[in-house]
Amino acid sequence: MERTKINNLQENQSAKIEGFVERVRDTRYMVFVILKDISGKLQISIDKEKDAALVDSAVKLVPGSVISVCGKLSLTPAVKQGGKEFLPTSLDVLSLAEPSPIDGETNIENRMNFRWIDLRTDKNQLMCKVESEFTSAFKDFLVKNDFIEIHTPKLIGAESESGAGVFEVKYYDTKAFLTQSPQFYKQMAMAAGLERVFEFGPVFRAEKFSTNRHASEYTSLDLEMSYISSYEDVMNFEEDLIIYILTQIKAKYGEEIKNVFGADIVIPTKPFPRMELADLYKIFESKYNYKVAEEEKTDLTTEGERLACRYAKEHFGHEFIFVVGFPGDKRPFYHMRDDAGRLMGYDLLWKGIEITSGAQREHRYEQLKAVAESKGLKKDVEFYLEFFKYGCPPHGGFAIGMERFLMLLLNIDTIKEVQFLFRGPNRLAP
Ligand code: AMO
Repeated sequence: MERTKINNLQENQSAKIEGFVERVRDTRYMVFVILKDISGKLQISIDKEKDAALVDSAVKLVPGSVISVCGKLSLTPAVKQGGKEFLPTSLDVLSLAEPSPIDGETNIENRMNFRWIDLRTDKNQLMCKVESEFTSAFKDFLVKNDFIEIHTPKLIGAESESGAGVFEVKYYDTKAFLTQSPQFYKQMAMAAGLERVFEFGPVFRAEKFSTNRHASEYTSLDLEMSYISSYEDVMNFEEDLIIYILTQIKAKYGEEIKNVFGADIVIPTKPFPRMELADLYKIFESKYNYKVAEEEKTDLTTEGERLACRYAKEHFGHEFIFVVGFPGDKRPFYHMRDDAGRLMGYDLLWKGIEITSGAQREHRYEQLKAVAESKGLKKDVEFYLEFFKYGCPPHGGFAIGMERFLMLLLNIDTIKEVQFLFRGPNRLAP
């Protein structure tokens, strides 16, 4: 008999279900087994008299065991588990589990040691489904908008994201780096005339962080588009993309997300608020009494990110805020600057945390070379500069940190909980 998923069972039809045992309750006349598969849960009701042959295996089941059960679904309003129960005719143990080393009370570090067990919870499985919906909505929107998916190398010969730490690996008899971003290669695709490209893939950051929002390896959702006239075009496009993604996720999982995570998905309105960095710091001081030294005002501090979002909420009734007007000297050399040296780019913040950096890029060879040189970058970026020597359209793009987005979407307070397997300075296993 073929396996049927729990949610697809029809009343009174013979079927085979397979999944994990979540709980076993041995009572005077009955043994109840709660079975869980990826689609749902169901109570298997074993009558000690009628189903005597199944009782022995059933009472020995340890939660986490995997079983295969044949029988029929019966609608029984008195059953707490959704008014349904499965009346078995056979029960086979496919994998008998040892008692689980973790439970709902276990701290995050220990749960991560047994992540495959931790991922069995309803919460975590919903999270994985939402992540999958997120990446497919991302891809769907981009393909509909004529973007081409690319796959750039993760082993590279030079650092791609100055300022972010890089992992060095042995590469035959020389050394290589793990990519910090597909930045250079998504721009190379512009020089190749592909016009609009995207990629989602792993990126690596060798930073000694201890925050709730950093990982040493994370998934970057990158895109790059040609023939823009300003970074405003990039921001407008990102607004549409985010609205599309959130609408898709809300339609499919909105209710479940609200019930399980207590998170209400608000579909943002356009345009998202846009604020100058310098104006924000003035507001922080006057409105929230938050002061920082002048030299810190070249970027948003962690508290600044939080306050910017608070201000967006209070003043514009919006969860998102674009911050513009960063001084060019503190940002990567590949972004375009205006004549006053201001960056033609932005950060996008959501619920107190940066989720995106984006910009128009410098596509003019001489200008790009000059900025690279002024930052002391020579040999390492020579190959990249070549991309702009033989013709390249004006272009821009951005990258969203997938795990950060997911963490904020589900109101989860650390990236460790949302990453399939977290990687950090003290974590390289399992
Ligand atoms: P940036 O370095 O700002 O920009 O990264 C883009 C987005 O990636 C996420 N992010 C991280 N997520 C988890 N762990 C980390 N250590 C981490 N670092 C960054 C954030 C951030 O906004 N090449 C540019 C993008 C571009 O201009 O297209 C870049 O990588 O959400």
